[in-house]
Amino acid sequence: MGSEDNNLKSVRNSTFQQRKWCGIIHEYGDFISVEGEKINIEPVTLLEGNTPLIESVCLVKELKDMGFSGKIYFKYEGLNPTSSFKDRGMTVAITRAKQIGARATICASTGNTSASAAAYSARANLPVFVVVPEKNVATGKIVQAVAHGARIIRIKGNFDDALKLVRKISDDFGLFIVNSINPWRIEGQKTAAFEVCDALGFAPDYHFLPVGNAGNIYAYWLGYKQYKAIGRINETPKMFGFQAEGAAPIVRGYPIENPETIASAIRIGNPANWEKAELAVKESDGLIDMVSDEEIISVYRFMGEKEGIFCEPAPCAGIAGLIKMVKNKKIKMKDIVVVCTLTGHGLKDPEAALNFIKTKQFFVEPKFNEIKKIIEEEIKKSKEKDLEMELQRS
Ligand code: AN7
Repeated sequence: MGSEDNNLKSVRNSTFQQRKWCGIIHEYGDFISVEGEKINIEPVTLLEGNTPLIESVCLVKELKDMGFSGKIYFKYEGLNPTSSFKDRGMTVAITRAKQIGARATICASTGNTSASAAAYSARANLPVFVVVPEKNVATGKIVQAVAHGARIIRIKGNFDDALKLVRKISDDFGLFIVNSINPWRIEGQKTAAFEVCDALGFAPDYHFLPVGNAGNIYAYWLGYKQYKAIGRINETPKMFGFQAEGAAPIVRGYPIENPETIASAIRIGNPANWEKAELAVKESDGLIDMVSDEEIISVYRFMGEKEGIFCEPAPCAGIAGLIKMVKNKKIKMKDIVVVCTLTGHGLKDPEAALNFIKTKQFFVEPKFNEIKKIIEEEIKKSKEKDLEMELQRS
């Protein structure tokens, strides 16, 4: 064997000592089943899951001033293969589609489900139809469906209209539906709760999430309950879900015909998993409430500028909910551990960033002095701002 081969071998041995991550079915397949049935074929996987649980440094400081103490973690689901939490459910749903010999897949979507369905269907060599609103779908999500070769059907209507149609079409044509009304999707998504517990060594006290079609909050709850049942955790968290004020059917108690919010992922007026989400908050002694678009935007900017984490607007509803609950002081906020799920990556929705984050671009001649002037002014401004903050705190 030549010395090059030996070098390669030693690199492999030293660098790849860690356990290999093979995706959520490989990792948690024993816990995944629907009506006694299991996944029994080679998974269709892009090695989804194993996402980081990042501790907050800035939000926790801000909330301390309002009476919070403890730790806040972000479960950054934007780091999945298609940059949203949907991949956990999709690996299971598409593997199941293969297992039963489905001829094609279909979904309705506000964007992320379609991106994920497109990627996993491509990998499984299954045709995929995605039915999405003509308007209000973030560009990055459509771009993903394009990249993965999905048949994209745009309707003059919203997500609720799309899902209604897809339910009927999938029945009539025998297509495999991969929305979260498919229990295999939920089975996959609950693995995020397992990962949170595995990372912390216990369950958090509270878990905050955005709520749209309401599958994810229910999926996490199933995951926590299952981990408690097998003795991996002693307590389950309270589940707190947040809708946007203009798209808050569960909070208001009736379907919203024309839901509106800048968080286009959760622009949903009649969630399919409505009762299941209500069950999750009832059983966990949690709550579903709402926040305004202004609150969502404020968190959206804060996350990027202060925590260094870029997520799309929807998950900011969950964090805005945490802030709202710390402010209203109705439940214990001392010595607690909180997890907020960041359901999708910021790059999904470039329009939101350009519209809602103040741009700091300077267009100048390529001259030393022009750039020097900007740097000096900006440093002066940021020093003044720091001083102002210090004065405010003291
Ligand atoms: C980033 O893609 O419904 O309450 O069709 O993309 O489980 O519906 C997306 C939902 C939160 C809400 N955050 O989760 C779809 C879709 C992001 C999302 C939600 C979605 P659910």
